[in-house]
Amino acid sequence: MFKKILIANRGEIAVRIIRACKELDIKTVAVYSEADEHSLYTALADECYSIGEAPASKSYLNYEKILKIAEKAGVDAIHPGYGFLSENSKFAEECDNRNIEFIGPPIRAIELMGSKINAKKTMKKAGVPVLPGREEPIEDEQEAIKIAKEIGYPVIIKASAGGGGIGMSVANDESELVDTIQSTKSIAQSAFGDSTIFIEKYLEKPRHIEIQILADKHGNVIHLGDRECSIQRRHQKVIEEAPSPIMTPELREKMGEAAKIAAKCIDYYSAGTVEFLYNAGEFYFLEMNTRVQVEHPITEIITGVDIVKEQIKIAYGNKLPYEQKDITFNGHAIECRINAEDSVNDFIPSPGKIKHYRSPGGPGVRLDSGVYGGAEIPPYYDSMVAKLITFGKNREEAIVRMRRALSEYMVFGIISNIPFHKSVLEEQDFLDGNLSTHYIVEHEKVLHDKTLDYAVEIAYEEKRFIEKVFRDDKKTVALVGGLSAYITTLKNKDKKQYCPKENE
Ligand code: MV4
Repeated sequence: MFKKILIANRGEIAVRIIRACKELDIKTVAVYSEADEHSLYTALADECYSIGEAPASKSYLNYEKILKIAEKAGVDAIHPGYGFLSENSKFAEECDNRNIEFIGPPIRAIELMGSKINAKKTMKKAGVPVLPGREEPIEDEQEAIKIAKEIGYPVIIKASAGGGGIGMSVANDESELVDTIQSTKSIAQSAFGDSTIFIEKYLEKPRHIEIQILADKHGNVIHLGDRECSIQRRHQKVIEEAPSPIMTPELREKMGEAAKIAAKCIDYYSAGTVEFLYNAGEFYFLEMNTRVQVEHPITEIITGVDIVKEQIKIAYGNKLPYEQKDITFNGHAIECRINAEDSVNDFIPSPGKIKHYRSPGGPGVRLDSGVYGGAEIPPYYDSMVAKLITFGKNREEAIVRMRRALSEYMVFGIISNIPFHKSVLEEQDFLDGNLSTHYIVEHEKVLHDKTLDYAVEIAYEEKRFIEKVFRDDKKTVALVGGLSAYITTLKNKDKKQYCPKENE
């Protein structure tokens, strides 16, 4: 096995990778920016190296520097986590040049899946269902008008280099199409330096369902079932669950087989996710993520497979220790992404110091966190600070446990989205499993109002907590004063006047 691995990431995923390494008896090397010196992951790693200033472009994206440290520390491999360098084929290549194993898929697979149009073309050829459209770049408008007539409106124009929802636009009829083509093309050029666009049928209210796969370097591919990821806001997932509330053994078999074909047709290895849009009993390939994902724990829970450990073993060259028939699906798991953000104030980030912290626990609770009481959440990176995962024998039990765990969880000193999660966890369409990618927008008003109520409740709780537990602390008076003022602002927010902004 590898002796030493460098983790080219930060926060909770760095902690997650360190945990996997410890269980595999592998030494860990953390790299940190100026903002992360006193982070949880730097405390848990065996060695730590500073890589520069706080902005990601000067630290976590600076791969020359990271590679220099990798060589100096004498690591055998680098785990990129998610985000940052994880889907950067140039970085994977540079690792290769230095004889350092990139813990991820083949360079060719990263490149191919980075181009949405090539990914779709490859998948269609292999027999994976794709949305009606044309797997060639749009060259002239007349051609696009003709295709749109064939597949029917609405259609969507997408940038081939796109991602995260940037560079895509819907046309509802022919009069909108020409403008849509031109604007998407120019956005694609300015955002990605690649104006390649393509057209396909637009699904109005799909679900986002994805399949986790694992593949080794010996041609073995298995799938680990599905995740429902429809609850998202501006292309950031907020709550995920496994399995999807609509899943049946038959559908899982079909989607799982399609995902395995997707992996095989590009000679994939490592962990990966095949994303599908699901609508009215049918599913269509959307994208493939060539990295470990934020929401991997819910799959780990219902399958019992440690995805990060398997990813490391695969990179080393081990054969998969499972065949498809060994994988069974037990119970239900839900993940709430805990973000440092103000859910009643347009979800603006709320970095700062966590003054008091109490983590949830007990039956059916897993907390993958990058923070601790006293930790400083820097403003430079993603606002996600932890993932609260609960599981039970069925969806109902997982939900009850999530509500209970959210009520135990205190992240005081900053504003978190815990009140938002509490409001979703009691909303009827959520409880009925009645979800689509439009869920949050469609329930904006009711969620906002309930979130506001929970925010007030939590602020009172924090105030009582400080008064009781820290009554001898000199800072208590100031803290309580600040909280009282905050409660007043929350209460002054007139729910009736809440006016949702145009969304996208
Ligand atoms: C779509 C779609 C509906 N129809 N394509 C959003 C991210 C980008 N990677 C692809 N996306 C979508 N493509 C067709 N033909 C709806 C979305 C979409 C979406 C997809 C998954 C999860 C959340 C989403 C939110 C808005 C739109």
